[in-house]
Amino acid sequence: MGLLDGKRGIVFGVANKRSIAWAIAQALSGAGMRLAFTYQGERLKENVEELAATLPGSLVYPCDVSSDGEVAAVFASVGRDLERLDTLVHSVGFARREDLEGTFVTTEREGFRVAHDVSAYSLVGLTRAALPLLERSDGPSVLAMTYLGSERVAAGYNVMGVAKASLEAAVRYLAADLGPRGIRVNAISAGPVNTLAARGIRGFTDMLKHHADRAPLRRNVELREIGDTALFLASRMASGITGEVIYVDCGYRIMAV
Ligand code: NAD
Ligand code: 0WE
Repeated sequence: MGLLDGKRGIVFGVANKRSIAWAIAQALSGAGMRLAFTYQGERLKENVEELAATLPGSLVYPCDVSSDGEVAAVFASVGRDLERLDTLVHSVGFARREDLEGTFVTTEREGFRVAHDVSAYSLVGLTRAALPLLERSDGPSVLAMTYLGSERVAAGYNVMGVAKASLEAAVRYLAADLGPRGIRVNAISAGPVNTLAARGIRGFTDMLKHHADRAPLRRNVELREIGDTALFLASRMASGITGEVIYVDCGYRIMAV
């Protein structure tokens, strides 16, 4: 008997087997949840289909979260195929490469817009489109991924930090709006993980070492630990938690000197 037996969820943000979204999917599926996945663009289709095929009963749809049409289409399909949603996982983020190096002050209007559209607004758009399906659940929840760069300056994180601040505020406003309908909305703030999105970043290996050296647990976070926290937040165990940001960072954030 799994904690999530009979539950149904949708996961946005799987690119490959190292994706945080995939770690979350494995944890949710392992607890009995049936999952739908979306992929961004044909390039990732095969990858996501291969991974999804390893989990029983899973479904796969295309969805670029910056397209209102694709967002509407995916929830029309999910409504047809799953009829209900208990959990929505948002594990999506993007900024132009040139905005993730150098200084923040050089961020142009279009780079700022793209980062906020894909990384923050998409949570609002996806959650709204999912509402009719979430309202059919007896314990619905929404989960987003964030990073400490939203509240402290992480060199180079730049416009993504500003977009994550917006995402975290959106978590609180959505939680307030949807709480009366029983829908919980939370975020996990993960320490740095060596994913596809991270590997392209200059100096990331040094950052991982810095983090492991300073964190109370003296190591970096494991994908399994992020998945397990997502499982907790999606389950009845977390039925009293909404609007929160939970840190899964080996304690890094509590340290001063
Ligand atoms: P990842 O590259 O595996 O995942 C990012 C995903 O975003 C990809 O699947 C990509 O396809 C998707 N995406 C980007 N633009 C999209 C669009 N327009 N439409 C649909 N999907 C789009 O990297 P990850 O590290 O697993 O990132 C997942 C989440 O975790 C992100 O929100 C990221 O900010 C957050 N996060 C990452 C770390 C880290 O160190 N890796 C730490 C904390 C938080
Ligand atoms: O949210 C992220 C990174 C998300 C990301 C990654 C890329 C790389 C490729 C968003 N957009 C892009 N665009 C690309 O073209 N993280 C939390 C990981 C991360 O990125 C950093 C970090 C950390 C941690 C960048 C600078 C400093 C720290």
